Amino acid sequence: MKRASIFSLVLAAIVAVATLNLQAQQGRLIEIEGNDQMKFSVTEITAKPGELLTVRLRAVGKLPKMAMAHNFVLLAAKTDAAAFAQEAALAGATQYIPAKRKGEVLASTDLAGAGETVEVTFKAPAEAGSYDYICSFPGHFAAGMRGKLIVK
Ligand SMILES: [Cu+2]
Repeated sequence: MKRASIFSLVLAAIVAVATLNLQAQQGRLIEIEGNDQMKFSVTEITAKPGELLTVRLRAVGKLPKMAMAHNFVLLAAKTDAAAFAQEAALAGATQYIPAKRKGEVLASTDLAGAGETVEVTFKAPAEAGSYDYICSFPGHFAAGMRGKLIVK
């Protein structure tokens, strides 16, 4: 075998291992789009207790980020999502995550404006149940930008 082809085989093996490593670190990838109509393209995610997940949120649309941005905020069980969203609307300085309610956030992304992608890797809760996730940008929860993570 030529030296060059051995080299490319070794390189391919390294890339394969690196890719596997990345997958192991990210867990299962869930891709969601958020649009100008203030909707998530995925409104139900099912996971095993403790499963490692990466939620990748891509904002699609045309409006400027100041007027239209999205995030993914997974709330702890028994959190009043509507009350959370109401307070979040006033928390522009902290990416619409109210500081005093941080304890109720299981996972969250940064804000994504049109064309941007954000992601977060987290473990699904160990306890079976239904967990709300919302976009906490002002008005979006009320417009229906929400979903459920079902752990079973
Ligand atoms: Cu949104």
